[in-house]
Amino acid sequence: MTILYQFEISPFCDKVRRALRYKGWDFSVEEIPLSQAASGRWRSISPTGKFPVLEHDGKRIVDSTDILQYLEEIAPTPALFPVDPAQRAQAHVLEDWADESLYFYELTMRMTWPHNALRWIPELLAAEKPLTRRLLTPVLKRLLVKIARNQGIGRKSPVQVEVEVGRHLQALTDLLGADDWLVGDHLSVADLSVFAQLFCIRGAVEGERLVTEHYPAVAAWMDRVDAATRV
Ligand SMILES: N[C@@H](CCC(=O)N[C@@H](CS)C(=O)NCC(=O)O)C(=O)O
Repeated sequence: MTILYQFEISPFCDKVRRALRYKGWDFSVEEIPLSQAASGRWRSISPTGKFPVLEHDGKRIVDSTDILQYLEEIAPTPALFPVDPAQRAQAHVLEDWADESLYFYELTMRMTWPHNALRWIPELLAAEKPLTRRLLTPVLKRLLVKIARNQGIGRKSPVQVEVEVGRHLQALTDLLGADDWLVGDHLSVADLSVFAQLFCIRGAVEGERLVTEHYPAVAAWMDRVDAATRV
């Protein structure tokens, strides 16, 4: 039995769900109320208070990167990690770039720019009881702004953030060239990781506009990843 403990709208949880689907793995999902992630039962499931966590055959794996490596070990086909060492290294670097850099663009654009936050904060609190949701909304708004500011991207103007995201999208366009996938000739952990963050960046009005109006090759590649990993 496999259970994915998750927040539905987290890019890291999306990355894992798509990896599971790509490998044809049967799993169920347990949604964590954000307010309880760092306490009680959930704390024993994720000692860091972060999700996703995958439970499989009595083992619990925390962190999307470790989860994908675990999945590859027990279900090697279809492969998510290139065999060639240089390609494997490229996939690793792209995964880390997506998880550690792109993530803060999605967090800033989707969760702290007021018109986007209006849509997404309620989604983030969808598993909460109504009163908790009401009380938590302003607290969470402030917390997310603080996280984005502390990281640094949250201190930049929206115009500057859009310029930087545009640069990332151009780099992906150039990296793809005429290829179907970011690394090698199969979908890999690099495609899943970058896709998951960009999908969330597109949850921001400005991100969606940037991708669809200016980076058609990225949009077409995202359609390809989506088709290979959706239910
Ligand atoms: N490196 C982790 C990052 C996971 C992560 O940051 N998850 C966020 C949701 S997007 C989380 O659990 N936040 C709750 C918290 O920090 O308390 C991974 O790849 O799984």
